[in-house]
Amino acid sequence: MPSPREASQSLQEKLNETLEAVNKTITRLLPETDLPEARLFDAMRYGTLNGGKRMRPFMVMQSAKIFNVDMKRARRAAAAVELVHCYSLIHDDLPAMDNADMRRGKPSTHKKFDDATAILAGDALLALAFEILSDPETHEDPRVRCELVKELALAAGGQGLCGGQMLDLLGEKEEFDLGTISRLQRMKTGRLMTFACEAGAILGKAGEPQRKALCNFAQDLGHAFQVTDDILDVEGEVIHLGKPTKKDDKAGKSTFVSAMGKEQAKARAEMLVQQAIRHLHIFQGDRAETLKELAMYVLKRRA
Ligand code: GRG
Repeated sequence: MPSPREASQSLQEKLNETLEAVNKTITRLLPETDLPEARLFDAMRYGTLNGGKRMRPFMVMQSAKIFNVDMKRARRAAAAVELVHCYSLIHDDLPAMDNADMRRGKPSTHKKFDDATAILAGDALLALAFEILSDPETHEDPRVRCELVKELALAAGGQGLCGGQMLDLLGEKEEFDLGTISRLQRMKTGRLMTFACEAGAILGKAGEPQRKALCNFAQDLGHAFQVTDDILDVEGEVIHLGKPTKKDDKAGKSTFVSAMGKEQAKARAEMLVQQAIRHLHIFQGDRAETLKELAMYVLKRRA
């Protein structure tokens, strides 16, 4: 059950609290060093502590709370997910991929450092995420740690982020139908969010129905998040997004907006958010209330 303090906090206050806690954990995991290779660690810190909403860590923390998981453990899993997310953004911005000069309102990591350092920083962040999950500090039960590692590997690899990114790059050269766009986005955006919610259930040794409900919630929410991302690319403001807009159109990418139009895309996002919330009805009382609030926030977000 949420504590009385949590119950009186707004979603924004809760998001800020997670943001600060995760930043502290990441800072501790990436201490400054005067080793000759310090530049690599500087780039890793830059690419992770340069802003961001910390939505995926919030999903880990909130799903873990449902099962009364120790918050120190949840913070470690939350940091691991964010490191993988940040690695993907650093690599996505490289000239060979999206070629983006700005990320989170600041020069992207390869612009601040250089391409080779950005590639290494991304690789090292991905490795660090698995190091964190496999450490007994994350959970004393090795089966729990193995499951976290396996599920994150699935989310990050060919069936998840990397596979989705491959489709995304191919989508610059060929027009995709709605089914392929949905699959691409499920892999590129949805899969890591699904892991974020599933991680809380794994840490809490939740039963299969609860775990499945959280996965289904995250899948629909991830889908809605991507639809709103496509809408923001068309009508968002650079000042809020921290990156240029109308990039998808310029790159000739097939998006939900290009495939179905802005109004239908908005209706689809709303439908997906309602569907996501329905999956949480399995949790009694207000146990999943904050996750429901998060789902509504995705519809209203400006960044
Ligand atoms: C390079 C393996 C590899 C994958 C890259 C995540 C990704 C795949 C590319 C990012 C490009 C992009 C705009 C994806 C759409 C949705 C998305 C993941 C947006 C960024 O996530 P936010 O809004 O970012 O949560 P912050 O900065 O708040 O963390």
